[in-house]
Amino acid sequence: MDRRAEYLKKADSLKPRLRVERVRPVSGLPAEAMMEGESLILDFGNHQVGHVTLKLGYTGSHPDAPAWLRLKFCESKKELGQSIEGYTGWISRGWVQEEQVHVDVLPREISLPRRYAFRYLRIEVLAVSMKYRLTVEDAWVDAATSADDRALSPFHGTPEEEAIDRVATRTLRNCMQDFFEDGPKRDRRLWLGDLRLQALTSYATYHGDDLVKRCLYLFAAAAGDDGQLTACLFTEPKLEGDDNWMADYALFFISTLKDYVEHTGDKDTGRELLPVAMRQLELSESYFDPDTHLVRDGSAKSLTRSEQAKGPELKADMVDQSAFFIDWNLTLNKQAAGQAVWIYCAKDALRLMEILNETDGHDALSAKIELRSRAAVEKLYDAGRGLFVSGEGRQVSWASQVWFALADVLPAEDAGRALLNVEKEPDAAIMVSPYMMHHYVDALYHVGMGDKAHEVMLSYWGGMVDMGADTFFELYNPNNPDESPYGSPIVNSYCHAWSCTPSYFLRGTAKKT
Ligand code: RAM
Repeated sequence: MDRRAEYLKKADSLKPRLRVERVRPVSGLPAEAMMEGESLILDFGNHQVGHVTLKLGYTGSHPDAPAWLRLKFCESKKELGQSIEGYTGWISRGWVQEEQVHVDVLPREISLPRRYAFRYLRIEVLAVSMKYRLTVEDAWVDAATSADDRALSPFHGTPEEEAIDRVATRTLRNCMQDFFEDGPKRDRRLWLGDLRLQALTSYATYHGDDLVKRCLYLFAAAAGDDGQLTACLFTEPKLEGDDNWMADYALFFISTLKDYVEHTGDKDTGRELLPVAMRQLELSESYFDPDTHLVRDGSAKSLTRSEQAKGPELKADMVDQSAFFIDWNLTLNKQAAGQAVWIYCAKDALRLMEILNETDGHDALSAKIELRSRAAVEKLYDAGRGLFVSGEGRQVSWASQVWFALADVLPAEDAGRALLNVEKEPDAAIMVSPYMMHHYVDALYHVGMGDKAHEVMLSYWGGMVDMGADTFFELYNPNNPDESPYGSPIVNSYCHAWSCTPSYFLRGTAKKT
């Protein structure tokens, strides 16, 4: 029976109320009256998500021509210096938060129709007449979130830890809107991989349990006719799954549901959504080679050299050729990490079934996990080097070691050794997103290397704090802060859901076993 309409009803009933706070700039006002070519920068003191109103006036004669303004909203200070001119990346320029407006009558209050994610606003006068100057008398943002600030308990740690926690919680908070957005600047969508990490962090911070539940139902409601979950979805103008599928993201529905039921004890939701979760495992069978019991290298394809050479013109369909996402490193071979993610999620399915007292299929799944774990150790683990390798080219990557550590296929000691051995491999495919770094830190905790996990977290996320971050970025490579898989950092998001997890680690709910 098709339950999608019922799932949507449930999701709708859990739609949160947005909490709105009026915030005014901490600097930039009052300002001098401006002539053509002049500009001013308003600083709203912290990262904000909301609708902006400007109260404009004039000095001099009655305006005899419109004021023509360019408004630029920036999440980070460095965006103020970046220009859209010459941008050729594959993500739409439409995401750049820049407007031009004509104001025909002054004085006037103008409320902008779009919602912005920003801290800084530059107002540039493109034209006024010679008879008057423009004044900005007031400005505010009606900043919105569905997070309940009162639910956030104070966190006490070292000044460095407190700074990281402050930025991490702000990141999560500002992504908590009608649903868990991936980034309030871009893409403003609900992504399954991001949701899993947001939910974990929310359990340790804002306790937005109903928002997690709503998002689980949204995914279930947006499934394809065959039950396949999309990697992300749109809720406006009406719910629709994106035509974008990722094997790992679909499987993470299982883990997200398991975590939710474990955290809240809400077994009714667990029972209702269990078939949706188990369907993802059935569908994932197509990724496996039935002879080797491994994820087929072809379904975990990394880009060819000529594809890589396309660089900025890289098209989304090339990226989509890989069934697994894993990380934004476009040269990553994803066979090994894909295999490990499958084992990780299948184990979560077993745990979920146990919590719900579901025995049907439990033993068969358990046997399959065993078989595929053994195949991984036999064929993908290079015991001599103490490392997992991936694909035909036997690529060594950080991601493979991390995911096999999380999947628990080797004794913790050996998995930990693989995490150390990869450091000595200069050609190992690197991790490029905070999303992948989260899993690295999680893996270190998991194998009992808590001190190192903590150090990595302080240095990586602390690096963004040192750069002046108010919220954590979608992408951060300490060796190349301007890196972007999209062709230019101008479309990067500087408040991104999957980067919020230090609070999950710091506030002590991480699996530190
Ligand atoms: C980016 C999005 C999203 C992420 C995907 C895979 O496009 O920002 O957060 O989950 O990548």
